[in-house]
Amino acid sequence: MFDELTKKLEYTFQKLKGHGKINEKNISEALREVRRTLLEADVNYKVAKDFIEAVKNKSLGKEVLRSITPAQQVIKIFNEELVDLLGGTVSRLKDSSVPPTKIMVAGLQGSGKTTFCAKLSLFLSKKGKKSLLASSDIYRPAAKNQLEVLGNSINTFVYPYDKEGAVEIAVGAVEEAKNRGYDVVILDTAGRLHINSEMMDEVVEIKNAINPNEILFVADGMTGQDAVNSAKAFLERLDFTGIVLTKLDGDAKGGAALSIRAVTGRPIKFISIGEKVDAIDIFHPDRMASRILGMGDIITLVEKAEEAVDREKALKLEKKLRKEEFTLEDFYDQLQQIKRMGPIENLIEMIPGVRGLKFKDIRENGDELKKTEAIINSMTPEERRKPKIINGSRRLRIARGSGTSVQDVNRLLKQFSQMQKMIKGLSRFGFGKVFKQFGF
Ligand SMILES: Nc1nc2c(ncn2[C@@H]2O[C@H](COP(=O)(O)OP(=O)(O)O)[C@@H](O)[C@H]2O)c(=O)[nH]1
Ligand SMILES: [Mg+2]
Repeated sequence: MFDELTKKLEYTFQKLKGHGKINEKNISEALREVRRTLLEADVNYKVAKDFIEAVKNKSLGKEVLRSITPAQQVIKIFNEELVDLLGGTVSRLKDSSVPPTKIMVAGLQGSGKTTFCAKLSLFLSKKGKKSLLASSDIYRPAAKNQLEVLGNSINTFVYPYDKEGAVEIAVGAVEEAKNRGYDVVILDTAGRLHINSEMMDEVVEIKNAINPNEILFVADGMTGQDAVNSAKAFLERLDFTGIVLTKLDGDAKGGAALSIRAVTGRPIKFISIGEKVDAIDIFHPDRMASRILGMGDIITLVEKAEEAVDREKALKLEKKLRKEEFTLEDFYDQLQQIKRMGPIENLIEMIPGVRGLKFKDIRENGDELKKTEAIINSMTPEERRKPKIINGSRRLRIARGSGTSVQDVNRLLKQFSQMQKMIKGLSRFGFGKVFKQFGF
């Protein structure tokens, strides 16, 4: 996510930290560079200008320049302003006092609306809320089918319709949700490739007919300022209440994410980070800011880990880590748990200090895991505990014993040492904090 932007910001701030003495000139220079970086990331021109202005005014304060760590202070101010720009605090979905809560989803075609509707439904069901899905996209038969397929995959009821108009479907779905005791009704709407008045008239009509608690505008995070411009057009007509940014898993530059809140004044509520139905996260301005600044997103990582990792095993692992007894057996165990957490690259970039580590080797298929298992099985208990002692002749013996090659053994040992690095990354952050998240 936003790799290019992060890389450049890291570079600029690294340079600033490298100056022996910091003065107004260095700071101004650095911020000019940051401004250029923001524009390259397709951040709205005015947003970038105002943002840099704010950071500059605060950074040039006497306290900052006089402090022992002025560069760090500038980064801190930058971070604070960034959190602010992204909305400050988490903005949760509004609930209706009388169920069902009505959530309407709108945006351009292809922005990820239908996928998001299913994601939101799954997300809510994990929170114990039952939702009904409905699609008022009557123009493309495939659209209805798509929602049905998605709904089936997550065991969510999709409101059936045949020939009604978009508004009737919306009203009917709300009625059905009410009668059947659903907590939430999620209404997917038809998009168009470009803003057009017919589409706008229709969504406005639906809005007036069902009076939604939330209208979420879905913006394709890959499209930068285009997304911001269509957001403006939708805001004028539809006055939406929140934003969903999708496709942040791709090589989105960051422009939409950084400008859309400032330009529309509406909070980003969710982000979508993949095609699968569980690739959805609540938007946390502070976490996003630290990701952009390359500080990793340890809390999201921990939450993901919490979902996948067996608590008891985590507790045991923690003890081992504390005593530095992490062995290849544990490593094997971890590989399997990590596989359950989802694409490893997504997780790796959340860990402070280990961004850029390539874990392609680990994210392997079952065969690779079987090989790993065979190799570990061919080691003596001592070797498993102290992989450092595995020299050339031991490697050969292990390879023969496991029916693999010395290269395979080498690769495994390398993966293991990368894993240890990753764990060090975690421990720098403080295990206490991390493991508290596991509920200990
Ligand atoms: N990589 C990625 N693809 C997404 C994401 N959200 C949606 N998509 C894909 O984008 C395409 C359009 O999504 P869809 O939900 O049909 O958009 P709609 O026309 O607005 O309803 C589909 O191929 C989705 O699988 C996301 O967060 N990441
Ligand atoms: Mg759709």
